[in-house]
Amino acid sequence: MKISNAKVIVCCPGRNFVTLKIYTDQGVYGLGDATLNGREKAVVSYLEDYCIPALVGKDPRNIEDIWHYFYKGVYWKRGPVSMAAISAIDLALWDIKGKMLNTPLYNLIGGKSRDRILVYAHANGKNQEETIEQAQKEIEQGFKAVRLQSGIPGLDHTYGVPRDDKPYEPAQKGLPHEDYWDTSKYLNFVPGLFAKAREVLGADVHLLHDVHHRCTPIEAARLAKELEPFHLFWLEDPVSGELQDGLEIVRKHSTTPIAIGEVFNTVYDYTTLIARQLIDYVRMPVSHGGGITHLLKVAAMASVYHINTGFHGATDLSPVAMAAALHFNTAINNFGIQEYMPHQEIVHEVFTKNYWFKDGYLYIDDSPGIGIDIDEKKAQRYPYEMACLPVNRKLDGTMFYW
Ligand code: KDG
Ligand code: MG
Repeated sequence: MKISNAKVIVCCPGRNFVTLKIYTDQGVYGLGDATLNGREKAVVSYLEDYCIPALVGKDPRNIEDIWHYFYKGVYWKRGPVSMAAISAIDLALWDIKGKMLNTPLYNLIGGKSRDRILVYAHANGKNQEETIEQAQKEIEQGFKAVRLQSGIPGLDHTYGVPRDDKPYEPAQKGLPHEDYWDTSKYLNFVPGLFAKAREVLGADVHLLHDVHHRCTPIEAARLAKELEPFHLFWLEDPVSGELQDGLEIVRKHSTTPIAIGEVFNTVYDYTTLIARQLIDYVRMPVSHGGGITHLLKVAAMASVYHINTGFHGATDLSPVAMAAALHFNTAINNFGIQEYMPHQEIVHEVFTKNYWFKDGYLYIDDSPGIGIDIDEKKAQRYPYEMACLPVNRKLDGTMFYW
């Protein structure tokens, strides 16, 4: 069996997606998600100019060897662009294997550890009241876990909160939009939000929050400590991911669980954090962290330290990545939770959907492989539109983390 060809499909049904399609000489093809929000074309070039020519002629069944060909075999390893490309190749190859064996992906990586996947919803509002009201609506829809992000008094706009009445989507057309930020306003506000949320929403619902890399270690420690009475499921990215020792300071001061890694791309981003038990959840998704092949290794290492998964699942991960994550989550023992931001309907004009939400959980069907297809004709109707994530400045103009 051989890979006969591969191509990259770029489309923008509401937002940009990059999809890799690998064809075989047996008529079976596989899909992988190669979307890197705001840097889509870099991955397209990496795939088209360097990976696809080398893929043609290889036996698609040899997933481990092909993975190492593009990782170990390449001198310039790691990094989000090359790892997004490797992830897409890996997902497409697992998709092919599942289709060839006529079985869903989860059966190839251990079978079912569970029938349903716990997910968390996003509740966001311009202020505390609106955010909590939104959370109540999510809970009424059946969600058992909700992430709260709110506008901050004194700041025009904050991460996680829509600018208008449309659903939240951080990438905006054209060059990066500039946001403004003030950590002390943020730190003064967030504990009160969660105090009120617990009072209104009760003790049972899981509450989560994303700091989005914006605190120094001691600021993050203060926040994690002040949030302790409200028993968060997790506090995400309290410090910038590159500052790993900083998490030790957060840890020393608080028992609030920590989730990190949506911007990571290999196990080497995690070895210190896992082995020193500085985190509780790994967030690196299958579409950025080397696909199924590499995430199996990360999850195995995490499991040794009783650390669970909680994969990134924002709208910039295509339905292919979401379905692949659901197979992964179905199979492994140390699954924790899955982020779930439903795509707009227009996305499913292009991508089929083999998962559905019911009463707080996502379910995936048993179609072979990953189980998602792409309608290329419809994809053509939505050509790529340049869009970028925002940049962030402090109120005095200093560049900051977004
Ligand atoms: O592309 C960036 C987004 O996916 C990211 O900002 C979303 O932080 C995020 C989250 O936790 O979903
Ligand atoms: Mg995040």
